[in-house]
Amino acid sequence: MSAWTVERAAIELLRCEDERTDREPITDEWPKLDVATAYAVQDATLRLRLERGENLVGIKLGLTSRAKQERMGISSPLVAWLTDAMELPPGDPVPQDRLIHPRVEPEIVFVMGRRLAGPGVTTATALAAVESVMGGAEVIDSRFRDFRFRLPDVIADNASSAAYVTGSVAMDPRELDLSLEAVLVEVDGQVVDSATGAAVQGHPASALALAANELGARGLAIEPGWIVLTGGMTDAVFAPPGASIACHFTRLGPVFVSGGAHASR
Ligand code: OOG
Ligand code: MG
Repeated sequence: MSAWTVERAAIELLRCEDERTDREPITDEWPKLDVATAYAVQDATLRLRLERGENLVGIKLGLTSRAKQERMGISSPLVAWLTDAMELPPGDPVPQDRLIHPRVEPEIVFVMGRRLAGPGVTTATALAAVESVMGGAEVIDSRFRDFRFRLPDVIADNASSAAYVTGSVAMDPRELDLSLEAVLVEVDGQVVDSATGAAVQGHPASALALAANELGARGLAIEPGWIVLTGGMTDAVFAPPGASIACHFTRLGPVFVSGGAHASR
């Protein structure tokens, strides 16, 4: 097999996504894949998505809460791209027919009002650039078998992104204390987990600042109108066909995600 390159890794990860097949971590075969090269792979996957007609709509953060970091065994947050192909209209089920092993996690979502460019972005300047905040749920679907990966793998894989849904309540972030905004995660009517916004880097706007500084180091900025998913507040829950998942936020309201119907035999 030929040697791994940025381009080859990007094509391989999009192939896994399109063909709905998982694989072993790329670092098993390419142990020298480092974080900077992994972001180059991620950027190459974005270019391929744009070439096939998707539009960039924002960014997501991953591994910003201790619950997520402990589950995945990685203590470093990361940033990835969101395109319009990942938008899940409210009420639509998890698109099982195109996903490998979807999981759902509750997230606080920002819509940007002003441009935010690192370095030097603080929590306060980040919050001041936000236009509105919503509750949300992300559907993640790692292209790596059993969600087993190292940091460079998951960066290259666009942070396991698959789909996201936002709630119907949009608030001015200055009207509520996001560190105290709680979420209850229910699966089939049973509460399985809970957290507050403080789980996300102390405050979701700190995660936003982190993203602005991370992108700034790569010469990029967060643009007005962009959506920013600030990272799972709790561990993710499985979302098989037949599951009903609800994320109830204190003031941002509920976000419902259905696993969809069982496949007929
Ligand atoms: C990596 C993606 C993490 C989050 O919100 O922490 C993420 C994974 O858990 O597969 O989206
Ligand atoms: Mg997430």
